Amino acid sequence: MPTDIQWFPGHMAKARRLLQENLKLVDAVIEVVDARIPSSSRNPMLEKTVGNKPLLVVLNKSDLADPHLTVRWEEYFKGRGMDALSVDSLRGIGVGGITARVKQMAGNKTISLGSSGRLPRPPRCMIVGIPNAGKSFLINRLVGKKAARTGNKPGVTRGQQWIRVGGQIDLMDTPGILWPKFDDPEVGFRLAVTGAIREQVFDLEAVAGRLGLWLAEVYPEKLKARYRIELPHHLDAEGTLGLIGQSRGLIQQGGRVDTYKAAVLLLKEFREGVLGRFTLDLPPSPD
Ligand SMILES: Nc1nc2c(ncn2[C@@H]2O[C@H](COP(=O)(O)OP(=O)(O)O)[C@@H](O)[C@H]2O)c(=O)[nH]1
Ligand SMILES: [Mg+2]
Repeated sequence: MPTDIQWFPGHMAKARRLLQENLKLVDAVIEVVDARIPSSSRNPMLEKTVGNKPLLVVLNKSDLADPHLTVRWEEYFKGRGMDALSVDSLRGIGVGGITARVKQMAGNKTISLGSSGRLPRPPRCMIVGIPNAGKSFLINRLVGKKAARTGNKPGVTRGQQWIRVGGQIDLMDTPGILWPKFDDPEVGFRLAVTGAIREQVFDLEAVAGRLGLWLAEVYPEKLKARYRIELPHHLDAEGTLGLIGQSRGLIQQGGRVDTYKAAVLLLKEFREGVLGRFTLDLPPSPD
């Protein structure tokens, strides 16, 4: 379910402060993004705040994204000095690769035993991301049932717990929640369509209509096949919802097509992946 978090400047300042505090405790950061919108689902200041610490971008929900574009996004992030990996946290696919990546990025870590030398220790990392990116599902997949809570460590924020994952890395047990981008309406549309923004704060019919038009333009065959419709040359948002509603028999009293019901249906089916696998953000072309 989309979260109820409302971001106000005070909350954002606090989230940023917590991130800065937690960054001091970790050797690497795992940023969870939605593979359908790898750019729109990033927090605008994360990369800068993380600075020189190794950053692994996990493209989650890859089961719903266009696989070719997911590969291109992985390459894009790698080309910018990050590591990247695509996963499906719902089914646990790809999640097993994360510990090795973190170990590789963080390098060998040791604890000083004073005059008795040094002891190896697992690298420490934390998961961050915007609401609904899939942080909790990913943590559950990583940790599974064999979670070993290693307890508080010196220098750790009060109440902070670490979970040893696969005997390899120590993961902060609570993810860092950060705000999404606000200012760009196109980003807002993509966040709404993928379920990152709760439905009370956007016009469902407008968002679904825009989605229908986007599908009609970019993936007309998928739209036609799913709803058994023909697409006319000149189509607007309401017209698209009208065609879907008519085809599915979503008719109001009086015989008019119920475009609201059509909007709910289209959004639901898009999010469940039954229309196909789609990526709304295109990776910037390398130049
Ligand atoms: N299809 C799909 N859905 C996912 C995946 N990971 C998470 N979800 C769904 O996304 C929603 C948000 O996940 P959650 O872990 O609660 O997000 P959080 O707010 O970042 O902790 C849930 O409804 C999950 O079912 C994934 O890899 N694939
Ligand atoms: Mg969560």
